[in-house]
Amino acid sequence: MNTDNNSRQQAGVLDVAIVGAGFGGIGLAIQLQKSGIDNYRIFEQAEDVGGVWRDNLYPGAACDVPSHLYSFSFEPNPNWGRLFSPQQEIHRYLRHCADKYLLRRKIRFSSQVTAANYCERSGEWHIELAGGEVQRARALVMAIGALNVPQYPNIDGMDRFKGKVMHTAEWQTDYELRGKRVAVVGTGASAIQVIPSIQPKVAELTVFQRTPPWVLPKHDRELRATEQLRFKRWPILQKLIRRLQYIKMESVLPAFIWDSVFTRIGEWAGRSYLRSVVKDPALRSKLTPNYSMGCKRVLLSDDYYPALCKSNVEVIADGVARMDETAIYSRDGERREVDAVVLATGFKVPVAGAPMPIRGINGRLLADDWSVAAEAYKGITVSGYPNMLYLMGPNTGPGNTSVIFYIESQIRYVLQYLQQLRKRPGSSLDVSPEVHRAFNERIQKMFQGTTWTSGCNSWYLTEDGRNSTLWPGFSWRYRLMTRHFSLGDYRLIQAEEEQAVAELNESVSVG
Ligand code: N01
Repeated sequence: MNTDNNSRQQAGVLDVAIVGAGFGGIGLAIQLQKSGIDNYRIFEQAEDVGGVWRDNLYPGAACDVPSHLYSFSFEPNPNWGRLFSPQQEIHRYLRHCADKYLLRRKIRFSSQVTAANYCERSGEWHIELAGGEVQRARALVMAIGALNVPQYPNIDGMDRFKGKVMHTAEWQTDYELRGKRVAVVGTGASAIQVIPSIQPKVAELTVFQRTPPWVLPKHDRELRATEQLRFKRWPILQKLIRRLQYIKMESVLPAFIWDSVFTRIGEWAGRSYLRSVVKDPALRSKLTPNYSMGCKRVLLSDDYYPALCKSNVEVIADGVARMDETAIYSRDGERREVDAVVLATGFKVPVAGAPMPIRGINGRLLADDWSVAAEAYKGITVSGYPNMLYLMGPNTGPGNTSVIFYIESQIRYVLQYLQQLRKRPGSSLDVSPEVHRAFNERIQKMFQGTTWTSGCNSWYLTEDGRNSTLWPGFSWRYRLMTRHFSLGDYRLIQAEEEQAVAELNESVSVG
């Protein structure tokens, strides 16, 4: 570490401030430590690590990516209990990572970041915490995840409802659903997990579907003790399985992304699966999607369709009309008395930006820059916001594979960025506006002709139909693209204080 970095550290300025202790923040912290960058902190608003895997406590919450692939490549877990891990196991895994790499001493829990402002004078980020404290840092890494702001639907009369209303992302574990009459609004990835989990215990379950999802079997199962033992003995075996899972998931992309013969084959598989489980033609017709497979997230489940066939379940296929004090209405005017309403209505994504104001050069506000759609360079840096880096930023969501693969690609890039920064004390790196613009134009062109823009309504798209959420291609392309950090893509900005010192030194030496 050079003298400038030392003096900053003594002045309480962090090299890196990370916001969020989920997969992104934990993964980056481990790699920072491995590369000798110790002057960092993670600011976490909750009291524990885990991000979405700490927060999404709804019954049945689980991952739809196989466990071996949905974990860090550098921290394999031979003890995964299922092929697809439930929420508790993934949360446990992240806590294990935090403990093993002694990260907790670096995490400030219960520390909500309320704002972040780039100071042109010092070239630092001033990070405001709830309670008024301001932390200074040279680089700011937003590892807040993409799915952190629950989307509450605007249902007429919901505020008057006297029963329980719960969003899947804000589940109240102390509320007992047993024996209750429950309505679930939504049939996305969260809904198809919560519905089969609560169906056996509730008295009546009414599912308000707006758009039927494409569902394929998950083929989930327990991993046997003998398999776990084999993974422990021969870690190479687990690596091999991870590789095979990656190849398998990557190979389905052509079916999901480009409307092609592969899409038709996928749709045929989806319809066959539906036919094999749902024998009632009326229910089957309600559950049959009328849009291209892949346009919305393709869901994997072994128990969703079977649950919908049970006698205590009714599927309403045209969404919710309104609510009153004790009931929920379908669009045909039928009234159903319910005790609880579960909102499985997803998250605010494409224009969410960050849940706090972030101000860059000249006080520009990220929420304004992203008011139509979020944009970043390689999903990581944003022009006008020097030394701010995003993990899981715009256009880096996977449509078909593990988000951890993308996070690890971004971490490599961020490490190279930070190394360049350390070589240039007193300077900031700001991705040039032309590079930023050209990249995003190229990305949007790549979306043309994909199933995501084929006409369905999904959270991937902004109101004007722009996709600012997903990566439009194979994940290995993203890995290749983020492999090397090119300084030429960035403007070097010298902090005003440094400039003044340099000018003073110059005038002294001339004098
Ligand atoms: O949310 P969603 P989610 N009235 O947006 C419906 C990740 N995830 O929480 O399709 C009535 O997918 C909406 O209807 P429609 C994963 O990335 C991962 O389920 O818009 N209905 C839809 O059916 C996923 O993509 C895992 O017509 C309304 C549903 O609510 C993302 O989280 C597990 C409505 C919302 O579905 C979000 O999934 C779970 C309204 N006003 C989640 N508003 C893994 O396994 C919305 N809907 C890794």
